[in-house]
Amino acid sequence: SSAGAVAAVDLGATSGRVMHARVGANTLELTEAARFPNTPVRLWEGSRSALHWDLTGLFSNVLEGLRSVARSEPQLASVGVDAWAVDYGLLRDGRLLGEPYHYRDERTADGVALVHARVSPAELYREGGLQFLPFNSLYQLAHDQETRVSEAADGFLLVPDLITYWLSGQTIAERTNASTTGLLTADGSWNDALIARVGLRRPLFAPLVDAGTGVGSLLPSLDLPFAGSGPSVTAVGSHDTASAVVAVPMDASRGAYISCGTWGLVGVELSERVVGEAGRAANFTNEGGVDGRIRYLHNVMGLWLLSESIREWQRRGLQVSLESLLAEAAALPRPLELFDADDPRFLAPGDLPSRIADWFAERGLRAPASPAGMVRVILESLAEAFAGTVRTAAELSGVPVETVHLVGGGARNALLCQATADRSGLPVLAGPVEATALGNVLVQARSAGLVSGDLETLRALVARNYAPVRYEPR
Ligand code: LFR
Repeated sequence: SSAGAVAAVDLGATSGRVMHARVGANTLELTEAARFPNTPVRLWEGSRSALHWDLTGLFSNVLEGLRSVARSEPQLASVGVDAWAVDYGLLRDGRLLGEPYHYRDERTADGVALVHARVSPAELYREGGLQFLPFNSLYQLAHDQETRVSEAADGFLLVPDLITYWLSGQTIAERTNASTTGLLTADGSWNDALIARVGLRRPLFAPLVDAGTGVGSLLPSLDLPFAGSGPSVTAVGSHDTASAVVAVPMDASRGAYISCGTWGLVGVELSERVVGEAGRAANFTNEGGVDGRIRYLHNVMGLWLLSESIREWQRRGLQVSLESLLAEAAALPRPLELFDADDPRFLAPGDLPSRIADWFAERGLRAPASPAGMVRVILESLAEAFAGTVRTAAELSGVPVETVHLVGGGARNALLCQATADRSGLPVLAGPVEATALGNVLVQARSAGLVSGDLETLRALVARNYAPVRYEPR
């Protein structure tokens, strides 16, 4: 067959990876070239320490990964980049002005107040269709404008677009991720009127392109050892969640998905936005999907609750590992009391076990004493939030959900998958773990002519090559 090779750069909030894949009409084989932690960094800013991403360090790891790809696939056809949403770099004359802020930095409360004084939350929802998250790009941008952080900037690039720019020299705004700024219209253009009302400068924003668009070629100065002129750079569903949803092996007319990594993104795929007040009250978002689909979903806190708790226990000097904690947690009885995994108090970095204990204490309840007990209550509380959110997604959208697909790193977690099946009363089909990278490579492969068809065809290819693990509700 005419299988060819493409590569995905996939940056999550917890770790990044570079993968390459052989893709053809019946072929989908993913190989990992590099995996590296994504470690945010605190930088002193005169009066406080602010949480930033180490984009420069990440880019250096990306190049290392691509160098390794070049050794195994010198004829690579294309490379594409996805990453977490909402965060961005500001540029002046093509130069990055500073390491991007982390969406978990607490700076944006002022930005929220600023924006809401100018445009009501109800109107923002009708326009941008987004759930309220205090770090949506428009709030961050309003804050940057107010504090003059963006004064010198003449360009704005979301994180994956920034990596694409450093790879290709081309500035674009890929639509799925641009939808997470809150500054797109329902038909996917920059919302000029809203941008002006929020007090932002329209020239900051780059031309919008759809996933699948060719962007350029790799800059020769990167000196990557590919054959000939090297791979092209292709825009993919550059919001990691958009790429993940591409590779969910679901029937979207009857299935819900949970893309479970740092976050748990829980929802359904629609062909039209749903922007009624009920959806706003339930804080459901309408994010742009690949091929013009709508990702109608809600952000549940996700595996962050687990990873940030483990970080705290290790900081306290406890010898704990994820594997042993999960094994111990599975042997414990089901906890009777759960906490609200959606509570915004769990957003910021820092001692999470204490915040969970506080949540229980405020209700006269006791949190589990041991780390394993805490892990169990975290997973059960997450599963309960997943189940409730699946129900709400079905009610609000009208999709008669019969199956729940759980993809991403969380699909490895049998305890979480089984608890989600039990608590939703629906079968959970777990996998693929690397849905995001698969969605990334599939969109490129389609543009390169290695596969053809709509998302249903691409999902069928995923299903044939990555049989999900089935968890029946008990
Ligand atoms: C997942 C994700 C979510 C987004 C959050 C912040 O990695 O992209 O979809 O809400 O990170 O960007």
